[in-house]
Amino acid sequence: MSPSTLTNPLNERLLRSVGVAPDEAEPADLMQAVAQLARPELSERWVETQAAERTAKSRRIYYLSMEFLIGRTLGNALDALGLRSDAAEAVMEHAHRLEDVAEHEADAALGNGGLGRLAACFLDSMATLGLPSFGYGIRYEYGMFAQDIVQGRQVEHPDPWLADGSPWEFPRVGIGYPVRFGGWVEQHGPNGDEVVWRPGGEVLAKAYDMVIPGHGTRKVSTLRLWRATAPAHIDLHAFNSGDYARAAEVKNEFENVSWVLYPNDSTPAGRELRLRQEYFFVSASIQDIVTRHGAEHGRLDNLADKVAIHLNDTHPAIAIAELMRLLVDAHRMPWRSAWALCRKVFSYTNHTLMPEALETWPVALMQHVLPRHLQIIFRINHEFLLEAAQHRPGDAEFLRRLSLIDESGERRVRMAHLSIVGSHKVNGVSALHSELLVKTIFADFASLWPERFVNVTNGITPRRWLAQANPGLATLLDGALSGNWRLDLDRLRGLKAHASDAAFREAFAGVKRGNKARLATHIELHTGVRLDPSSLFDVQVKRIHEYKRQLLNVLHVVTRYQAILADPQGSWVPRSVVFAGKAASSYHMAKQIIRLIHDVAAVINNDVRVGGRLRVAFVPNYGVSVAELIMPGADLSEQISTAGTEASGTGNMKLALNGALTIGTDD
Ligand code: 26Q
Repeated sequence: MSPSTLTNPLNERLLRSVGVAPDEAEPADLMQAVAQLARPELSERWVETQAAERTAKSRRIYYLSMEFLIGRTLGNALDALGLRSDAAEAVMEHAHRLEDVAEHEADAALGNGGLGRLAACFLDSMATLGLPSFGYGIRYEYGMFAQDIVQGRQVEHPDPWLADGSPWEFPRVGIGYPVRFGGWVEQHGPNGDEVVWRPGGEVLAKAYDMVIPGHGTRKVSTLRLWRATAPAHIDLHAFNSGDYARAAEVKNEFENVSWVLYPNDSTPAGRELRLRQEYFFVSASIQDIVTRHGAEHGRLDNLADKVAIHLNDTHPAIAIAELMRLLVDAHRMPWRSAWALCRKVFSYTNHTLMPEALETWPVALMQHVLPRHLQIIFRINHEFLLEAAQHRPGDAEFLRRLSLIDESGERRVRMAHLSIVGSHKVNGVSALHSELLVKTIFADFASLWPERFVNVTNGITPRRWLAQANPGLATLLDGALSGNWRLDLDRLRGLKAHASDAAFREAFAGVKRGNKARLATHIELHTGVRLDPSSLFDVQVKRIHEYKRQLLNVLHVVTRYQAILADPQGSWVPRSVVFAGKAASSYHMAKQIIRLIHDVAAVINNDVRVGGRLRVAFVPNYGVSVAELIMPGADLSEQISTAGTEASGTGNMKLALNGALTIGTDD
């Protein structure tokens, strides 16, 4: 074998950057070195893309999200940069497979589930489409907890994903913004309309970028994550007084804002730290956006022509009040003009219909943390209710339902209402979900502004979920289809022509069989449960939630078990039922469901009478990387949520794309 074109560069990286002798390199060293081969190219493409967008004065998309569930970067970067085969050859010369090397990268698990992964898939798509775009979020020091199973119970471990550093981060040393909290508001001037916010505290938001490469293009997108640090002038204070321990403590009080991801999907935490997190990253992002706009255009009246800010659920909704504050208080723009701009700039995606999952904040808490923003929200509400009253004069109930403030008990700010009033478009994430939105929770708003509500069905990136996760199927498709399905998934329609082609079907079955064997190996290694790759792999993988009904699936397993015992000679198709998913740490019922799955598995897997016709496995620590292993190995995709409760689902799409048949409710 002739040496790969990357052999020398790889050895040079090992020697000169990673700090190991090339012939002593371990897989983890090779991972570092390969990442460092990709990094300069990412850097160049980033600089090039930024320069082009600046020169063109492009309109940009800013995707604000508390979560980005990125997973690993190495494989995706190598594919996007066209370096995969050379890199694979170069590490092979060190007697290692690229897949094994890649496993030494920690997942960037800066999200809970569907909403966070959607954000990551959108970044890949925006980069690939060459759309000028930024994702903005938080650089959590600790991501989604790691799940361990001990005696059938979930045990959570912290996820220090940055412990060894990340080879993909670009710290932007020059970019930082102060973010202020608390204090009080003063009103000056003859009409009291000169407002001064006297904050009680401040943190510094520092920018860390991840470059998101597009596929089939040199264009990249940027994921800019903010880290909270103490402003330089603060800890000096304590330091001067000689109390070093206290100074360190104070530093922690500032930095805890970006310390950890809330591991709660769908039920809002309602904690002050969560509100601080939301405002922290929103304020830094809005300052960054307005600063960039100012540098490029030198005026603000054209903001809506150049800036589109998208809210991934209501978590960043305070951005609406923050932009108003910046325009009105800092840039002295008249309220009416600022509000007109705001409504054109923002759009909002809703991800849930379940009322208990809608985010609200106590007015008292918001008064304490963000007094000026609360004042702005009250004024938005006042003017909105005047407008709404003209549609249905005298209907006080209507106004009570629409109000940004829920006054039924302790007064609370309804973040979804703020998001709708402050946006020009509101979307649901599937046809059914969008239809239900305007018929149920947002019916009153839809009667006011029917054209504001639209559907944008979710999607997934075929680069990660097919090309990278399932190389066997990818190769098969490359041989069978014309054009590049990686960039145009409609090309898969070409498969119809092969539907009754025996050789193609056999090849497909061979790929599936190989993927199932790979999955079975992983499951045996991590759980001790041995699955037969020739059995039917029946898969339900997603966060554990009552509405998703893993419980229904377990009951079916029990039913099947009893049916097999009752009819041992029946013609049973051997079946392996695979579960995976995390329970929110405070969600007792979800944790009980995990225990039940393990108890049922222990009974069935140890009953010799079943004779391999039914087995149950729970794959621990479900996340992006585990999903990349499970999706290609599934035969049957379980989508059995109570109808009308799963807004869209995206795991369903990953399983379908990898050739699993869906069994589902009418959801
Ligand atoms: C809110 C406040 C405080 C703490 C946590 C949260 C929080 C965090 C995450 C609330 C909700 C989430 C995540 C929701 C989510 O993932 N929803 C899913 O979004 C997917 C993408 O649109 C859909 O496909 C799924 O149907 C939907 O459940």
